[in-house]
Amino acid sequence: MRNLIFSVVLITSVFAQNYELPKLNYPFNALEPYIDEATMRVHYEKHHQTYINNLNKALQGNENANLPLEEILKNVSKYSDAVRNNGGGHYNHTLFWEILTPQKNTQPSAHLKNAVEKQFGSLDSLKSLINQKGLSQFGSGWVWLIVNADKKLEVISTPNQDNPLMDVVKVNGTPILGIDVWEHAYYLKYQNKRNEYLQNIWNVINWEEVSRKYEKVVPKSIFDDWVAIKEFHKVMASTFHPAEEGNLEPIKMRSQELLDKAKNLKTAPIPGELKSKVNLNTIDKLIKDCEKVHKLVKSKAKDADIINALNQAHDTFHQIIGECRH
Ligand code: MN3
Repeated sequence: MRNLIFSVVLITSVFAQNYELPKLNYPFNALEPYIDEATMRVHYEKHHQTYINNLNKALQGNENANLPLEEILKNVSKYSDAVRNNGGGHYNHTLFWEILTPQKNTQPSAHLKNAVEKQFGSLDSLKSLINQKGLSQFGSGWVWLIVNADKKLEVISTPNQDNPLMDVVKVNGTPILGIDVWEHAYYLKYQNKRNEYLQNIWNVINWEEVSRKYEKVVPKSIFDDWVAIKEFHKVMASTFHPAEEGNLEPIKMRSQELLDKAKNLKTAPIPGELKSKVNLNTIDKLIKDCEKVHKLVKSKAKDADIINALNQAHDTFHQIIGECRH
């Protein structure tokens, strides 16, 4: 009997997931003067640790205790309030430490910056929108920059330790930046001046990490950096698709241009990270394919022959795109 009890205890403790404080990548005083050492120390060692202790307690004996935390949060309505509050508390603070840095002047990646400018006009207007939302969150909570279901950026706030992953909040998405607006995050230094805390926190936001999180959800397309393939693609798309539908006018008008854009792939620079992936023989093949299309057009060949040749060029183009993705 004793052995049996012992093994049951052993098995549950082997299988029960035990959350622990994640490592902090900078000392407590590293974010001075914007976030003070005392606040960092209490926030991390006491507040965050308490969420973790209570989360471990709240999940004890739960059959889903070993699911990844994100999965638990996505279905948090099926769990106790203790899991909601402390699971959120652990997740939110882990993300918060990651998106802060003592490094000065980190910048969003070109990919994130484009999306920000497209949707909010500028990085500054995004910041003031976030500050505005953070200020108007009544009581304790968080303000978030998320990627929503349409892969668009969106600014939302949530009360308490709720977050955008949870099935209990209005707008869901993947958080890529979160700012703690609980008083415990700023009171020692800023007292009631949440506004000043929000203004200052931008000095220690880690835009490189925010960009990494963004690009995990919205991967960069090869078209973003490789201008020559973007230009080739434009001509290919507006000649090939009409041809598929029986309209050969566009290719007959633009076969020279298609060939020029193909040749340009060879002479224009290929961005660094793609250089090793793209097989130059495939580009040579694409040039030959486009030469053939152009010759057929010039010699007024039969439509069927032009379509066949254009099909071949289109296949070769996709081979190049495929190489880029591997
Ligand atoms: Mn906090």
